[in-house]
Amino acid sequence: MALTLSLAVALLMAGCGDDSNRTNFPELDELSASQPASAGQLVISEIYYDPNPLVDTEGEWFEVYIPTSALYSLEGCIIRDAGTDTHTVFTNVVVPPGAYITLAAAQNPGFTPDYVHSSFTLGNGGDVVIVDCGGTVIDQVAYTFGPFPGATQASMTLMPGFLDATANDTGANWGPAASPSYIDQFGNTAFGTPGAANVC
Ligand SMILES: [Ca+2]
Ligand SMILES: [Ca+2]
Ligand SMILES: [Ca+2]
Repeated sequence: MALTLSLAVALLMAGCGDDSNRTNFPELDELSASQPASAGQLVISEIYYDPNPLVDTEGEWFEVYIPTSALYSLEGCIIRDAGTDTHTVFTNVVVPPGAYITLAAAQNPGFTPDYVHSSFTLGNGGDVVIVDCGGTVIDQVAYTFGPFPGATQASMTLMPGFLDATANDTGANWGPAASPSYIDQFGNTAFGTPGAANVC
């Protein structure tokens, strides 16, 4: 496993804002790993809550990041929002250290997500993204327009330097993604860095 981890870390050592370091490592999902168990072991790093003109189930996604040297699986973890939306991750989604992993509402929102969820959509004016593993909230971001940036056809992006489960609770540490962009499955330009380091 050490060799595999070293490989994964090496593959992830691309520069800030370099879209070439997009992470999608389905082979890692063959590995055995445990769920994160404590708050902060996973960080919600990017949230694409308003994919207009796409509907939420066509274009929404969010990204998580592992800030330590640990390897985790999200299988069995629950993602939920401020309302009644809840989804239990049902495959062995392995998150290697330093990786940015995308969980999306559609199979092809313009890139290949690491995991496709259902029964989970996010409010555009405010909502909460919660990742709960084994009854422990590993990270959550409660955003409201105002302290947190409005972002349409652009992700809400946690600024580099604030990749921390506490720092991401502060709206001023987020900004609307301005570049780079990708093309969604209907040909619209969308801004964000799904599966890659957030831009400085
Ligand atoms: Ca939405
Ligand atoms: Ca948080
Ligand atoms: Ca990103």
